[in-house]
Formats: sequence, structure tokens, C-alpha cells
Amino acid sequence: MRRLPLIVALLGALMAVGPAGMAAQDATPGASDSALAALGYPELLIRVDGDTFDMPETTVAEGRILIRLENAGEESWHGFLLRQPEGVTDEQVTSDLGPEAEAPPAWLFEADFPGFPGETLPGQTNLAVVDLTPGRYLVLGDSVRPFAVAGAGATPAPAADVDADGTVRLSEYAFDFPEPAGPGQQIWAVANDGEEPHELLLARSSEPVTVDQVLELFADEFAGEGEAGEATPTGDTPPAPEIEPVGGMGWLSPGATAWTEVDLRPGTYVALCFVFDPATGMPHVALGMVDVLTVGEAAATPAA
Ligand SMILES: [Cu+2]
Repeated sequence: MRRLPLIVALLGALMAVGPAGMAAQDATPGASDSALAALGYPELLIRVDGDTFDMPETTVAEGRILIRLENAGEESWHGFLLRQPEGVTDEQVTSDLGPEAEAPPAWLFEADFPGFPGETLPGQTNLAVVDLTPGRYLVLGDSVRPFAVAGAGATPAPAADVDADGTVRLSEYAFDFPEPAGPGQQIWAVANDGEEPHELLLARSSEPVTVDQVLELFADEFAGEGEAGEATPTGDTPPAPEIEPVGGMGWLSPGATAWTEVDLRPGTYVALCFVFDPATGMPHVALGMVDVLTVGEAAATPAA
């Protein structure tokens, strides 16, 4: 299978922050008690293991679906979903996203991004409810996997809004979280109010951090952009907080809304966006798209 070096490099940046002790979360939102799964949307199961996909369905009907991402591999998995733009051939996809590609192709940013389960640790499951229109879609991770969305033959009735516990708003280059953020399993709507695609990579921090501290963690990585795989932790700084991905929402088009389920414990969470800027190839996190969310015992105020 083809690999996506750029995306792998970005994931490498994250793993450099929290490489050790990928302890499992208390619960997996994909479990049978999921309120999001209980809404009963048709389900698309995607089981990933490194660069291998196991996807029983190759065609789904248009409309609102639940994507269930199971990570059966041994490394954290970070991918996204896009609708292949008209006029872009499979050959282009292969060459533009393959191992020889040095920069993301321009057409990538013209695609529709309906949302996708956020970064998923080994053994974990994450969910996203997204709206799909007919066409050919590509799941992008360490490799590319296409599937088709078939028209229903008649215009489907608009789906009723999912009853979310809170809404996260994405823009250039910021996150706006539900306030106050409380603990527990909850459905979040994620809405892109911006003019570029964005994502929500949510991670739990082992200790309280500030936005500046998070940016500092990534500074070396961005300084060495282009040779990200060679970055090494600096030796003379205090140990970095461990940051453990807990899901979120993959790339989401401007104006789009999708839903995910998160299971939060009291403590500090970090939000990051790794969508890259087409002009520079730099991920939005390097442009300051980082935020810190404090989850209280019952209800809390996000950190300034
Ligand atoms: Cu962004």
C-alpha cells in the first residue's frame, strides 16, 4: 500500500510529545453504551492496523452515517476522510499522495472533508457521525483506501440534528469549546466556522499545561520541518508532559458539522489541528491552532 510521508511525519511530531505509556482510557466511546451509536445511523466499520485497512463495506448509501474506527494495530492512528474531487483520477491520487509526493497536492484542499473519527490509540475505538453525498471517498492514513457513496435515487430527507451535549467551533486558527467542560461520556458537535479545513485532535495531558508550553513542545519539530523524523528531544529541559490522544474529529470542511463522542475525566486536555497550510505545508498547530481545555470535577471553566 502507498504511504503518505507527510501525514506520517505529522503524526511523528505528535508521538514525539507523548511517546511512552500509551495507557488505555477508562472507557472507549465505541463501546456498546455509546449514545452516538445508539442513534442508529447506518454504520461504516473501518478497522485499521498500521497501513492496512479492513473495511467490510466498499459502498455505502448517501446520507448520515456512523463511522466506527477500530485501531487493531500497535501504533496510534491518525487519518481523515475526503471526497475525491471531480476530475481527479485514481492515478493522480496514487501519484500525488504516494511515497514520491513531497507536498500535498492543490486538489487536496478543494476536496470535501465530511469529518472522521479523531486520532485513535491501539486497541481503542472512536466514532464520528458524518454526512456523505454521492461520490468516491478516500480514507487517508498511512495509506489510502477508497470507498463509494451511492445515491439513494431520490433526494434524501435532511437528517435531523444530532442532540449534542456541546459544540466545538473551529476557525482560523482557534478552537472554541463548550463551556464549562464537565467530565463523562458526551456527544460533541464539531462545527467548522472557518474558511479552511480544520480538525480537532484532542489529547489528555498528564499534567496542567499552558498553550505556550504546548507550542514549545512542538517548536523543535517545526524548526526541523522537512526532516521531522530526525528531531530529537532536547536534553536540558524538564520532562515534557505526556500527551495521550483521546479522539476528536478529523478534517472538516468550512461550513460543515459532524459529531463525535468523547469520554473525559477531570484534568487537562490539549486540542491541536494538523491540517496543513497549502502555501507553506505547515500544520495549523504551527500557526497557533492549539488550545488547552480544563475539565472540572463537575463543571469547570476552560483555561484562559
Ligand atoms: Cu486548522
